Amino acid sequence: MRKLLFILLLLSTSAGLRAEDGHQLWLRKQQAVPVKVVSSATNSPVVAMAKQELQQGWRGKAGASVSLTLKKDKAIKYDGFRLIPNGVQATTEAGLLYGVFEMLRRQQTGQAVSEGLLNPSYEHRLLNHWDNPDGSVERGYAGQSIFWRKDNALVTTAEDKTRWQQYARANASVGINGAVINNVNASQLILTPEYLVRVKAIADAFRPYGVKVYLAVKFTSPALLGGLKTSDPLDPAVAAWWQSKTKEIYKLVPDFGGFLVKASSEGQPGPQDYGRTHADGANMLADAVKPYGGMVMWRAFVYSPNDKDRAKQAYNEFVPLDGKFRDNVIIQVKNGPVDFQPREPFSPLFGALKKTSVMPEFQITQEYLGHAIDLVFLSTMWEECLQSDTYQAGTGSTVARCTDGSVYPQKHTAMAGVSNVGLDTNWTGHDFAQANWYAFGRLAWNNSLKSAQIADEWLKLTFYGATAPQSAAPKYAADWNTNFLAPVKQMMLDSRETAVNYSMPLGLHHIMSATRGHYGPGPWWAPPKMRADWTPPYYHQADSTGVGFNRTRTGSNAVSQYHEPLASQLNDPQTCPDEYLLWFHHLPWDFRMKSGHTLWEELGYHYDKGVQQVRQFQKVWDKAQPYVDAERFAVVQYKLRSQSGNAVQWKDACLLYFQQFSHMPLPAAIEPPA
Ligand code: GCW
Repeated sequence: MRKLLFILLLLSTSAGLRAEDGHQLWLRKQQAVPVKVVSSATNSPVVAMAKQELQQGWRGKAGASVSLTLKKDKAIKYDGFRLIPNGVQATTEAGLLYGVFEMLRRQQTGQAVSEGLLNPSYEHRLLNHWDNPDGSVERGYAGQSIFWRKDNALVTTAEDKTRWQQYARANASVGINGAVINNVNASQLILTPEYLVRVKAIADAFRPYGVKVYLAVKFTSPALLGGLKTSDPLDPAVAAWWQSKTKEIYKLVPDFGGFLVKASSEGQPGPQDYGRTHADGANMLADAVKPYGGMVMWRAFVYSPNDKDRAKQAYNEFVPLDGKFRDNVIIQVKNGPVDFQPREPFSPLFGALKKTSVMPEFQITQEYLGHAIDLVFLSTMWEECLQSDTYQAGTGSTVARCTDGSVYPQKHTAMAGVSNVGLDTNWTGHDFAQANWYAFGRLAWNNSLKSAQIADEWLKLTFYGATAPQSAAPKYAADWNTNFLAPVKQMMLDSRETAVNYSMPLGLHHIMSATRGHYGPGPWWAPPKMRADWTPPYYHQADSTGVGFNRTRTGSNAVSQYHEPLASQLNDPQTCPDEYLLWFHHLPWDFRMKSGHTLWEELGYHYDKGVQQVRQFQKVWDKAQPYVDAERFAVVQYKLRSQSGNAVQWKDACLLYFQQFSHMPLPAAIEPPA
């Protein structure tokens, strides 16, 4: 009997139960104290969820009550809320739910649940899933799709529903209120009646959490599905097809959010195939969803093989169309002008489109940042972009303010993040990649939040007390703060710069391996006949005279797409920040850096520093062992070891590769100046 008990105990503390630690994300089960919830709102599914969350999570005084009140209040924007003494006030049901999650977050992270008004920065806070109908996920590193699969594709099981609900709950807990549930490289299949039934099932599962469903659509759907001769946006039959398809969707999903479109980009069809503009295409779709309050998010990720500088194309195509879009169209712009690289300057479209709604698109999935192997906290990268000053309407016209309605009177505001979620038990592949999902939601809610606060919250919610039932003891709290929270938070905050150091420092970009799915180095990759703009040498331009892409006034002149004084600052290598130096300049190997190093030495220093930093992360994590359950500790430790190897590969490969052009010896001691 004893033996049996022992085995049971072992089982319950090993794999099965432990995997659940990761599965719960930042929403771990709480020992709640019963609370009385008083609500003036009718008991809709969303309000019911808000009550349930309180009842499951609140740890107040026994017998206390919390009020949830729907009330007119002009100061409350969108689905924002007010925390009032022992309660939440909002103008929408979703606002009540977000208020409850805020109260719980504050309580669980040891902050005061004080009064205050909390409005979201953006009206729409969306995840974009690059999930294909066959269940694969483009650039996904956390298993297959949670929405689609190959076999039994259209049967909705109880397990599906539970997963969709858990996913929606996680989104709601950080304020995410929409999801595009299929890839922007869209299949027309998604609009067939069979698939729309599943779309409805997903929308039904999301609804109680205030999360709306959106679809990415293929521009040639009218021809492919409707048998039309063309998909020309100005053809009345095409417009009529979209109208009737939209009607069919809204019948199934009355709160459907709208369409996301990748058109005339990377081989996707679009209006330009018919001699029409992005505005013609977007407006036609916008008119179809308008009667139902729907939106069209039209991506600005466009470039073509003929372009001498890919970084310039989106600006060139979209700026002339400023003001020509319907008011329910938002132009969705990637943070940088090329493609989610470890570091890019902000896209010059931010702030330049003044009469058109613009939304930032960030990539949560780590396509160019180490997949689900490398530990990279992306919040600092997004914060850097959001806080960049575009100067487009004077000093202080940050990307954040140019997109959230503070600078231009945008009709709609939004932010999108390319999701890193898949079927893996821990949802995101790397346990620390959960922090990127969390951070995206928090920044979409409040675009001036600091990454340090976000990391702090996430670590407390995810790990506090994970191995200590006595976590309420003051001694545990003090030890945890010093030995776990402080060093692990610092590791997170340093991790993005570390990845930049060991992969693409000083403004280098797009020099990753093409053959390993963009993991690891590949600056040499340029097979004959390959499109030049898909090969790294197009971007680093290394030769015996130096390295870097000349985007100054003597080069491609991409600098001129930025507003003064930035344009001139970037144009001059003496004033261009080191971080962007080789993005904008082709410089000799012995160029003298601000540090006193030559450019060649500085490159060596950064690559080496990145390697040292990852080694330091390994030490930090080893010391974190007492505070983390065995499974997550071991997996993260193992992944850090791989990351360390990856960093060494990057350093060795890039320095050896570039050395054939620099002809300079490796710096004797790769040390920063004293
Ligand atoms: O980053 C690139 C990716 C493609 C992706 C494309 C895009 C969905 O390599 O996989 O396609 O961007 O954003 O459209």
